[in-house]
Amino acid sequence: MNKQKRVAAIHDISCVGRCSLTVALPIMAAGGVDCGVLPTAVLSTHTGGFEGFTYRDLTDDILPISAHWQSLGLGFDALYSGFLGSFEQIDIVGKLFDTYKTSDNVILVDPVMADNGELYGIFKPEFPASMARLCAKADIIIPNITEACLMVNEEYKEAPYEKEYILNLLKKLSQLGSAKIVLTGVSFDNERLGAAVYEGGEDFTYVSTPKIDGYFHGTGDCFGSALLAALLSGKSLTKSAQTACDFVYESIRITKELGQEARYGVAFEMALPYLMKNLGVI
Ligand code: PXL
Repeated sequence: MNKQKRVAAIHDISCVGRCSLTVALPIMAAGGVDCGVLPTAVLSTHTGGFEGFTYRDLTDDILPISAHWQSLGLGFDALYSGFLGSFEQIDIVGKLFDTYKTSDNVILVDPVMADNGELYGIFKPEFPASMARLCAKADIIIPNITEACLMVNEEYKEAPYEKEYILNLLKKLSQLGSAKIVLTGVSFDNERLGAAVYEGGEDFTYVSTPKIDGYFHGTGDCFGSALLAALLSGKSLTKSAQTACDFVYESIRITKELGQEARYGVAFEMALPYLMKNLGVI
């Protein structure tokens, strides 16, 4: 067995509603990864579907936490950022990347800020431009189509997509500075949904699963966490993206079968054995 990889996951804790750290931790743990956390905010629930949530911004805690880690000489095989708790945190997380980047670790940025053509209401209009600068420091970025369009100033369109539309977005995203891109929410017909994997050049690879109707909360975080666990297990980026798609599909399929409410997130717990088998953990 190989030595475990260590990750710092930089996301909020939404106490109820299965997203961000409450999915990143268990999914990466199931993948055999030692997952440390750096909470960006604490919310009573996530912001997508529950009224009146509480919000504790942890911006002031991030650099002191990191300073302690530095005093211990800690390092990470990957840093994985997602939902950030304030506009100022974008620059602070950029500083963390400068501090912990090495020649052989991975910086994965999910520029969580928008979906379905809309910037989340809690973020200011200048958020996407700043997030684009954070993406420049990443080795891999995993935006959805809405986030991609906001960062490269392209028109948001609904699926199904033309190949040219996706390739244009990928090329523009790569100009932000990140070498590798996994664009999520890509569908070319009404049958399949998946992700476009781009590592430069004139083409991309498409990974997909059958499409399940409906909007399911937290699936982007399930996808990113499974993708990173797969990457750290030694799979290629394309294979990792396929593994992540399959895992999210399985989680949604089970959620539907159980008839559970989508705002509580997906039943990823029931799909963890499937992921673990796929990653060779069991
Ligand atoms: O899954 C993305 C996400 C993470 N954290 C919070 C959110 C959302 C999406 O709405 O509200 C707090």
